[in-house]
Amino acid sequence: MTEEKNQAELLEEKEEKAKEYDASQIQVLEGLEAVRKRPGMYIGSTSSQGLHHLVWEIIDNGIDEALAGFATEINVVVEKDNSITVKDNGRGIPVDIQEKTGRPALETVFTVLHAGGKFGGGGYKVSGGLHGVGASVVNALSTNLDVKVMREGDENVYGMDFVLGKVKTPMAVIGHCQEHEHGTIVHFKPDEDIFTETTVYDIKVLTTRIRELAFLNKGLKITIEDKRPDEPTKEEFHYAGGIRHYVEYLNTGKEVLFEEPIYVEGQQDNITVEVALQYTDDFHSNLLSFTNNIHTYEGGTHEAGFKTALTRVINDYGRKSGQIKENDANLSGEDVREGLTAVVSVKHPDPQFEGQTKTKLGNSDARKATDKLFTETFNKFMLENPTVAKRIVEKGLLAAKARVAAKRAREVTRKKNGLEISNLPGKLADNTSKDPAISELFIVEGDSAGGSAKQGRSRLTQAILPIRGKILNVEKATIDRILANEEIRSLFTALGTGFGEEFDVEKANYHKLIIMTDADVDGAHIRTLLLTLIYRFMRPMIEKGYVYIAQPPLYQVRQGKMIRYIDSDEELTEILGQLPPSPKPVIQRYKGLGEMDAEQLWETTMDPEKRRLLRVELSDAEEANTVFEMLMGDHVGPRRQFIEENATFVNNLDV
Ligand code: TSJ
Repeated sequence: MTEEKNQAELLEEKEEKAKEYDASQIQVLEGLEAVRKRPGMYIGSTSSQGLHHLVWEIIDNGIDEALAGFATEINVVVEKDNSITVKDNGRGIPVDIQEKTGRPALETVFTVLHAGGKFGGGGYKVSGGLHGVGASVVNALSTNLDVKVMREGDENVYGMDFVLGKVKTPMAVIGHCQEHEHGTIVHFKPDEDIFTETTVYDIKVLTTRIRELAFLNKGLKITIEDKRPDEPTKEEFHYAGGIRHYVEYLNTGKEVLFEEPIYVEGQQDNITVEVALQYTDDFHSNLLSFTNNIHTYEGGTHEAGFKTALTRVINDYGRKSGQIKENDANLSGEDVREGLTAVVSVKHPDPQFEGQTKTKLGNSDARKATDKLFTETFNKFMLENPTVAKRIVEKGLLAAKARVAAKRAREVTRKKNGLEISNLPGKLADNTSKDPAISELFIVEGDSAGGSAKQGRSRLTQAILPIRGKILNVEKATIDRILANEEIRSLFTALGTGFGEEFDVEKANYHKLIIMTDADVDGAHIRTLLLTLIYRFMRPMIEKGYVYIAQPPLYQVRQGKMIRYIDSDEELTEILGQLPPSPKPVIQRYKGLGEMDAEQLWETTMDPEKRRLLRVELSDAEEANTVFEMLMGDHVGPRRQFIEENATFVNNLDV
């Protein structure tokens, strides 16, 4: 009797399982379809950025394995066909059959949305908190994906592959390895039908982020190899000191107040906090914060906790040392951050991201943890290193003095010939519309190009502000000098936003600020100076997406009545190859904007119907800022080479 019932029960269970399996398969297919239908919902966009996002999704899994203490190395390869291979030396994705689905865990990871890290229990997933949608999304957006797994104590190599996210070959033993070998290898090729803009990986974008990931995860070795060039390249990033090295890297070429960055590491309430900092002789601060390896551009609680603690500890020390006198006011946060380069990195089990771009940490426990842990160590550091401590306070005192002086200077300047809209700079050719939404301000290098631009423009929507030569390097100037600079004053006056604490992006007279410089080294240099100015003093303009770079062509090719404008040497070769041999094409190389007449400038660079503008993103401007010292240093040779290699630090195409 009991026997029979058991039989019946077993049968029922089996049927139940089959139903569950069918249901889960339907879910899988629906899930994949949803991803392919609205890829943007899962990876942000299908632009170049989305394309690179696929790599981050896959790498994140390897980083999780490293953070869990099982992987020490991740290797990334860009293959000749722009497919990607990522490998780690972790435990290998589990291959056992799961109770619930009756399928190998490995299959589930690549076919079920959000399946990553949900099995096995233990350790939390800390990387990719923002976008961690996982391997199945990458799979769904790849024409083909294959994975190989080696598990410790198992001499089998397991493999399976997928086409457009669906299983092509179920998991099978595909080879053998040594018993002690372990790890995961994923290879995928992004689908051209999804990434219609481009499927070409940018090695610079990959390298920059991989370097950053290596800084943020100390001890983890990450390599990046590009097999596409005739001579493949390979770089290795491995920083035992983690963000200490990051700070040193950010300060490359700068004069520092003390050699070794100050470093804090600790844990509280399951939150790991790391801070590294160093002071330079700069007037600005460079503070980067991260949560679970994600750059929190908008800051948040961890950053706030750090800032509060920094200000408090320095003031406390300054009072005790007698440097800040009894009747003096405390140093402000800005004062103590002058010249500061710092990286704050927290790892949080349940990060809440807020803000316009979801890059602002909201968890209040992160504020507490960062404040407390940083205060303890930094206090101790100040007491044990009185020479350095005094220097830090001294720097803050100088900043406070300059702040008071600048305020006075600003008040005087405003009264004299003020930063007021009523008093527009003489060189500005304003547009006639007063609607900021359709108004564009072109900042044009050189008076001659400025003249052509004024003639060629659409008067209703386009304003022209010519600037001459190199503008002031705001990294190396005090606020009062910056405010006294005519080019900079003109720009702020035209823009109408006010300056400094009064800056209000809502008052901007133009919703497009377009930098138009020559397509050469000097042009790139001027663009960098402008970007740095904007990054430092008009940052909300970038955050709003108001800042653009114009792209003048390099060549004009004429053949009979046909005229074409061309942007690169490669394109030129290609076009020349396609043209019929006669009549002989006439090629003009533009050395600068000044060589184009008004009509040509309009047609190639300003006409909203034809031009291609690049929108500047915060990360681009930030990069311009961090590499600044290299550009401004005394060694002209490397600088020139650097600018040439990095003449475009913008990768987001926009019209
Ligand atoms: F290498 C890689 F980055 F391409 C990559 C690595 C890609 C993907 C999709 C996954 C991985 C990966 C996953 N590396 N290591 C793991 N580990 C696990 O999935 C794993 C292994 C064992 C256990 C366990 O509890 O025993 C749990 C997990 C999550």
